[in-house]
Amino acid sequence: MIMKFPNDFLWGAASAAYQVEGAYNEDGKGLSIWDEFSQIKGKTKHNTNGKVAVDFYHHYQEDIKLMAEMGLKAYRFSISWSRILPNGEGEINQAGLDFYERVIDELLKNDIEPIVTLYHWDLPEKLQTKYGGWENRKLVDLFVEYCRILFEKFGAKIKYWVTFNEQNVFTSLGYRWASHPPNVSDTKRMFQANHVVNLANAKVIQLFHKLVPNEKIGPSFGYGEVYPLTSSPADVLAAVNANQFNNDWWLDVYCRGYYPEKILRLLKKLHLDFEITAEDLKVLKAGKPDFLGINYYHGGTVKAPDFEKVKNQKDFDKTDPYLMAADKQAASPESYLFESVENPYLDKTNWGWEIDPIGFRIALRQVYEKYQLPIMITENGLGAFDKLEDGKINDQYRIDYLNDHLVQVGKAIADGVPVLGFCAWSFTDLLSWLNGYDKRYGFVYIDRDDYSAENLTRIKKQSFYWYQKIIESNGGKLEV
Ligand code: GCO
Repeated sequence: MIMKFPNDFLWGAASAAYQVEGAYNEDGKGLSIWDEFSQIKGKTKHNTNGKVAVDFYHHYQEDIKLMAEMGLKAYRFSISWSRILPNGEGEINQAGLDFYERVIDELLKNDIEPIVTLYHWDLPEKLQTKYGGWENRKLVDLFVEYCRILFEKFGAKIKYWVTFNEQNVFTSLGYRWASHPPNVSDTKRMFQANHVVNLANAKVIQLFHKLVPNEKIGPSFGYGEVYPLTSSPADVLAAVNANQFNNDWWLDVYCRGYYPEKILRLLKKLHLDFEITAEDLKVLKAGKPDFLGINYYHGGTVKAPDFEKVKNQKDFDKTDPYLMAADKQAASPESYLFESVENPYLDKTNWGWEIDPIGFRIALRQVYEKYQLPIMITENGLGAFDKLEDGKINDQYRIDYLNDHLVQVGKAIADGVPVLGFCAWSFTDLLSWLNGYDKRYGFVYIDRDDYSAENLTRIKKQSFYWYQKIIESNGGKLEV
């Protein structure tokens, strides 16, 4: 069978500023929260940081040349806020704007559609120290002002804009699990920061529609479909709950302008609620995206929570057995909704992530049926330990992984889901936020390790040539 992809399908690849650029303090760039966080011993593997990364800042012409050789139709990258505004606000750093203009022009010259992410986690450090970062509503207007500069400067050149990358990931890892900056573990603060980001997302979309009415904007969400472990109705209900907690909690806000009521009620019972004003609700309703960016890696599997384990049952709400006692200590809304388990049917990557291509088709169907927006696949790919042997990288495992996922994208398109493009994560190898250079995703190998960035030679992997053929045949070379 030959997969049928739309003629204008955007065969792309993606990256993020902190993970590729390096030049962390060059040409007037201010520090970001990641530049600071990566200095804390033990926070990243071998204490790796983005000071040099893969030095895209100085190698962008070479890298874009490789993209052109591959035939790439789109390249998704992020702009580093602190390169544009070193303090996050105030004076503009012209050299920063110039850099991105050179990158954008180089891509356009090679017929590669630039897809720009406005925020891929590298908040200017000054906004963290001065205002307390995303917990402060002041950040909404500051983000809007930063984006205004970019819309005015690049609005005529860029067709697709991404607001926030994986808001679900950076708010939980940053504010709940202290494994990203700002290094906080407080569930209540996570919900507060998340609400502020929602407001920023909606406000910036509103501004975009005013300033750049003919182009498209949307968030990139890290989506994973959650399955029930069995067909027992209690397990199925747990999966419904988990999908609402893990996915709709964000997607409903982006696309419909309100939070799922059930989760709001649960947060209130657990004293994890946050202030939502009438004005907030107006803002959220007025900032609807034009498309949804979906980053897909894997989903999850759940069963009904074991209520015996949940303490303080005296306030048990009989009208809804899944809303349990207000346990001030627990602060774990999940434990009232579902219990995560392993999926017995799925294999895992070297890095312990489930491999689930069919889940991709399910995800695309579910998201489209619910929200009726075109979907841009803003990330999908395999993190692996690649080996350079005799000057070559034989990454057949990556080819297999991408092939299987793309087949499911093709099937979802045949099912009727409008998919605009597919950005493989990633084009070159890049710095894994927490795992250094052991975890590689690229079509192009970068010769460096966690300790030394001397070499930085670019070497095409076997997957490079494979993706080149897929693009050339518009998906017709996929093995079904
Ligand atoms: C890593 C991660 C990232 C993410 C990406 C999310 O290893 O650091 O997998 O590369 O996929 O930044 O948008």
